Amino acid sequence: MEWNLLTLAYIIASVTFILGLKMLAHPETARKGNLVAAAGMSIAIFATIFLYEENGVKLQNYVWIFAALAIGTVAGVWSARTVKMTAMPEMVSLFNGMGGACAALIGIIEFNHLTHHYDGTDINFFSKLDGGMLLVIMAGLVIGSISFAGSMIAWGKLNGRIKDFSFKGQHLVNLGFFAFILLLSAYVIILRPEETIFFFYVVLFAALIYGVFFVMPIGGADMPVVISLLNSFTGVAAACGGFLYDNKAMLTGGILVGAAGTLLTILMCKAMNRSLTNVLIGSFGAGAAAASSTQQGGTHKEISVSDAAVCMAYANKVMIVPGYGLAVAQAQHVCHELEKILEERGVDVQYAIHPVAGRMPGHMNVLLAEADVAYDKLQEMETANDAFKTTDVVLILGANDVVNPAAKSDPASPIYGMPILEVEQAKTVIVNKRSMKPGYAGIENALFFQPKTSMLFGDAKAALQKLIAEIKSV
Ligand code: TAP
Repeated sequence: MEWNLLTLAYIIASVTFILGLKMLAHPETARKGNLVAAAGMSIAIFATIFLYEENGVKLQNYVWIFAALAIGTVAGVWSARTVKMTAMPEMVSLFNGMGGACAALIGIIEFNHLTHHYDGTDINFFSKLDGGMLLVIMAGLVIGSISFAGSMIAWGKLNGRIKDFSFKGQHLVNLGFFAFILLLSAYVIILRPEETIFFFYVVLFAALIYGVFFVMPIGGADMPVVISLLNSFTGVAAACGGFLYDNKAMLTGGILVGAAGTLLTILMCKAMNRSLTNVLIGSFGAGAAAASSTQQGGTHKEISVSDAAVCMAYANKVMIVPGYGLAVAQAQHVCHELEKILEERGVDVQYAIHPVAGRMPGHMNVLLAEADVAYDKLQEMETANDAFKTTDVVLILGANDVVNPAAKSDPASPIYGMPILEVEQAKTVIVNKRSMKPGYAGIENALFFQPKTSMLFGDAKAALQKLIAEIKSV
């Protein structure tokens, strides 16, 4: 009876994961989708704690389980409540890394279960182990460890604590390292030698080191792809745990995260116009960035708040391009206010959304949804690029790389080939940022020196507040 209840709980959990994921696809339902999936996960967790039994014996170690649950819950709620919006991408990376670490720990614990009877006397002990089980354990261990170590490096890179690092021939070293991990794992799984326990831990440490080496050289604008790839790794590693325990909810959850991460990786590659191989062994990196960051230069012109206000108040069509700086300034609500004031004056206001604007996939959509900006006002890159031709004023708010024309015109640029928002097709371009400093890719932006571009310096929130006050008085 209880086993059936447990199966039912897992089916309910699996259905909520699928429904939740579907609801996450739209900003209007995303919040509910998150809650639905979280409720399903709670059902799966508590059903396992209270209903799971092996050979008629239920779980015993409730103190450990509830102590870990309490610590995890307090840490999770506290970090989710206190995290700044701009630090969200780092937190996503950190959480993803924790998922990978869990999968790797499951691998270690289950390997210990398999081998703890070994006392060194039975030379055939390892050859009697179940190869299939060992395969799933090793897969979860390797993928989980790479995901954990890689996500920690990505976390450090996103918060600026870790700088890109690469050396000549690193990709070859990485490939060699990866081949070593695969071969040693295959040796352990297939031949199961006497040194199996030792080799298991060698594979663990090699996978951790590989995770670090794998993400260290990837920099510049390629981070979105790596983050989604690591996300899919964690999903696959969790699915290995589902196989191991024959746990349908864990398997479904893992497969869904793995598939969603893979799809996102493909979308991010498409957005950057790069193949995955190119990202992993290509040259978007510090070297190229340094080479082209010193070229260009020129003179830029500034615009006063009142001139910018007049420009926008009398326009027919205004396109707002949000970027990372809008999130830094937390100016999404003021931005929505500007949109409403302009619309009241009969100006058509739309937003142009670049797929990698900000620091995480969908960053700008989440930010603007938080301020209740209508979803149909957000134009995807292709649509926006068509619309710029008929746009009077483009207002760029804290965006830089995603509007950098070097991506189209400068083969030496580290972002060359990345599709961009072609704002220069509009009649007037107003750029709001605090200085002439570069964006994430560390390169200068020729757009800022073009005749139709004017710079409106200052923090986005303060600049928008002044702009709104001016427009009201025009
Ligand atoms: P960025 O190129 O990073 O430019 C942001 C600009 O915002 C900066 O130049 C900065 O200039 C300005 N800024 C910062 N704080 C501001 C504030 N308070 N008020 C006004 N402006 C402010 O941003 P983007 O155009 O959104 O491009 C995103 C970049 O991040 C791409 O290179 C992308 O590949 C990378 N990336 C994206 C992701 C994902 S998944 N979206 C993940 C990792 C990396 P000042 O300092 O002069 O103000």
